Amino acid sequence: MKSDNGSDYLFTRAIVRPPGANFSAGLTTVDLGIPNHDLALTQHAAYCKALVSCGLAVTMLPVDDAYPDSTFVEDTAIITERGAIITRPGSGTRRGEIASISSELLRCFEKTARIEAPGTVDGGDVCEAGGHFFIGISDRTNEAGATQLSKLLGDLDYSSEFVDIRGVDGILHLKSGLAYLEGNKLVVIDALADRERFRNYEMIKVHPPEEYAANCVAINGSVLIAAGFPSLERELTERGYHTISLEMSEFQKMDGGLSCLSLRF
Ligand code: CIR
Repeated sequence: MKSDNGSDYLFTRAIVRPPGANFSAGLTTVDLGIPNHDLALTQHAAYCKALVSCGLAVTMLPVDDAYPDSTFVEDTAIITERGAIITRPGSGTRRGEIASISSELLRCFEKTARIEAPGTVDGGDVCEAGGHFFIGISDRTNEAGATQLSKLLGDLDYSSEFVDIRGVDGILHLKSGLAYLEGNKLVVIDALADRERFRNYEMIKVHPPEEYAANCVAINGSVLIAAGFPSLERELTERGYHTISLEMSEFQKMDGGLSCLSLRF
């Protein structure tokens, strides 16, 4: 079985796109300095190598200089075991990114569904937890988009619910503060940990100042984790996870985390 986001399933493929030379012209809300393009390319290459080491065939899309944020491919689609949905990114500057992703996904899926205006959805707001989807309502994903997505997921026989993250400081997307790991576990930042809807999961809490590390990615029995966050890494290792630690400094400067850099299915 295959599915995005839950390592209860076997992933076989990933789609990525390297950062372009104008990567630093993308959107950011953090003040961590200007990313170094060469270093970003090195970090991206290590990321791709990690995906391959997890058993994935990696499709590398060409750099798209028209869209400085286009390396964050996760935001352009929701891929499930039962079908793919092309999003309508919340930022107007990113909307054109979906054209090339749609073409690529039509090579893999007979057809794809779409989020339509006035709905907006960023894939970073969509967290699958073992066949159930948490959909973040954020500054990027609006209620119209979340409602459309929920209906489309329902058509594929998936359940979903909304998580309003507007007003939660320091996270751009739901998955900036939440990840699903195999066996009903959630990695979650303190600011989201007391939400009622997460009560039935075993929670691995990420405390300040390690919030950035919550955006980890479970793939086929391994967990990709950002380097430099020893508490979470130790906790995952103690729980028996095989972790792969990756330098992410240049992507963090542009509000990007590990999950954003690929579509996995
Ligand atoms: C943006 O603001 O859209 C990009 N600079 C970062 C997107 C990160 N994507 C993600 O968390 N899924």
